[in-house]
Amino acid sequence: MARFILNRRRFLTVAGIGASASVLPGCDAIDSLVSKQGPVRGWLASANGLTYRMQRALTSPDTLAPEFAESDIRQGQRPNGTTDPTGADYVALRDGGFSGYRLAVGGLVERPGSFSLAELMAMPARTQITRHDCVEGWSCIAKWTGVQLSQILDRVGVKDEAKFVVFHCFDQMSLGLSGIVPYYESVDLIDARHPQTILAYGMNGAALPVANGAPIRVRIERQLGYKMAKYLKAIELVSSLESFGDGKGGFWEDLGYDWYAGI
Ligand SMILES: Nc1nc2c(c(=O)[nH]1)N[C@H]1C(S)=C(S)[C@@H](COP(=O)(O)O)O[C@H]1N2
Ligand SMILES: [Mo]
Repeated sequence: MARFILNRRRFLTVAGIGASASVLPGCDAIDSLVSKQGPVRGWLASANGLTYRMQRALTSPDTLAPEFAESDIRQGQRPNGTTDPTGADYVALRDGGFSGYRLAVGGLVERPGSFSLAELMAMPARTQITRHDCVEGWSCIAKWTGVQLSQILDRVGVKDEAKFVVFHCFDQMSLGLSGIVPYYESVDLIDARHPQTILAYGMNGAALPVANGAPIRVRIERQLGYKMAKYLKAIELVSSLESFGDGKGGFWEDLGYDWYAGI
């Protein structure tokens, strides 16, 4: 883990001096996971593939992440990454109190559709006090309220060919000279259907703040913070992650982070 954190620091140092992503392949600390091999076989043979297979073999699909008491909440959830998306589509929704928001759910589903915030809030809610661990080395305990993603998946009907859930976000990330790309993330259907995987609209007893992903962000409690996409725009069921971004399953994964960030 220490090496992993060091890798990211090294990347940030590179990015911080204004270099473009074109220098990244020269950074051997991260390119072992970025190399172009057969996507699935290469990945499963990797150290990250091993972590994934071990965790899947050793823990039940429904093993819960630890939950805490109200008294364990000692500070607000520290906002990280994007904290105020500037895209015109997002700004218009935010300025309207998210009354015009709809979460689109599509891809390999029987009944593609979309859900307003009111519709999501009318579904049975789950509240959980959990610890958020960021790969940068900090943690926060917070209370999250939302609807289980499994309920949404059951509403739309997941097709047999679907293997992953992709989360598309409103915010755009800058990659220096290589341009601007939207934040995205993905998980397998085991984590998508995990009881603590919720589409959260509430945090610490209030509406989810913009800084933490309003109106909806996903909580995936058995993985690291970067998996928990904020500012959700759409959810897509897919059989392969190859066609999104650089094909590694997420914005940070495309830059070398592990796709399976189990903790
Ligand atoms: N859309 C989007 N989701 C995101 C990020 C981001 O920049 N954009 N950052 C990730 C990272 S690295 C972390 S640690 C958490 C931070 O969540 P918080 O702001 O509620 O603490 O969101 C994750 N999800
Ligand atoms: Mo993070």
